[in-house]
Amino acid sequence: MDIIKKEKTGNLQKLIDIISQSGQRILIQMHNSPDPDSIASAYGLQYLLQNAGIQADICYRGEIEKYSTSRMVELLGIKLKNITEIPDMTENDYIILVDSQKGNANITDFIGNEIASIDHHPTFHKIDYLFQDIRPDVGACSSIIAEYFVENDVEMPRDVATALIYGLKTDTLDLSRGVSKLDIDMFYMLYRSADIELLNLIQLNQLQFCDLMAYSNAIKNIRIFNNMGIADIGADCPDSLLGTVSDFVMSLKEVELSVVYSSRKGGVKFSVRNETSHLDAGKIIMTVLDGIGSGGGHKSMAGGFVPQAAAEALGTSFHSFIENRIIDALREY
Ligand SMILES: [Mn+2]
Repeated sequence: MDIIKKEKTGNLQKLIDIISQSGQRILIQMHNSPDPDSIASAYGLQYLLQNAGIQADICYRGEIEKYSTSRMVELLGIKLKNITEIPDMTENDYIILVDSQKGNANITDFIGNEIASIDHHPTFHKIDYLFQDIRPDVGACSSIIAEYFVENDVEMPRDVATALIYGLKTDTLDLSRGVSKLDIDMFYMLYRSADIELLNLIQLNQLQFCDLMAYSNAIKNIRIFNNMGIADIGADCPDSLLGTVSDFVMSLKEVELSVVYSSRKGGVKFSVRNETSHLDAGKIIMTVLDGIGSGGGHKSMAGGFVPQAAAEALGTSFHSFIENRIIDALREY
């Protein structure tokens, strides 16, 4: 671990100084419908702050959609507050964003003051935070938080290590997607402190019966062109499942770029996965949805959204429109 150990005045101390001098209430906000990586990051950060004498609540908006994610929260005893449980939030409260950045489509702008962001996504809206640690080349936000423990010589409790390793595993698809050296180093460190039996218990049930409809739609509707697979997986598929079904399409031998989408109230949501070295999922979906919606993300995983009005304007030609746009975009590469 000596290689990755840095001096004690790492990034974390800067954040601690800023918030302890402020005297404000501290909230750690995850993106809406939080996934394991955002929950683990928030949980780890909460412990680090507590270790420095700072109390912070973890908050979010939306639902915890996947069964395995709610199992993680339950088995590790992580305390999360839905925004409906914080009716007294004020504009003076300090918000630290984890696994997300202000202005992104997947996070609600709460009334509190977003003073910090710790994230691994690309930046779309440049914000002047008091503190920021944004590293798009890192596979999981959990790895950044884990590094804070190492840099600051904070002993990591077993539950925190278990949460962080699960967050790291899910965001990097078991170290097979968008992995950086930091992720590998942190995985190695976390593996020795985590409760592997508990981790296996969390991972045991990845699917619920009601999820099967989305899979069945993907199987029924998938169309494959060269190495690209595209599927409409039906209405109202939860965001978290959308990504999982995109991973499923990607697991086909024939597919190296997967695009799945689901319509819901308000518009159509997209999930994109890429395993080729020459394509970029974020850039592709941004190009494909240009003019009718928005999209972006990492080279290996990205998302997009088309508002209802734009989707309705296309009507029954929506699918062929998207398909053609993707084929055009791929031709450009
Ligand atoms: Mn993440």
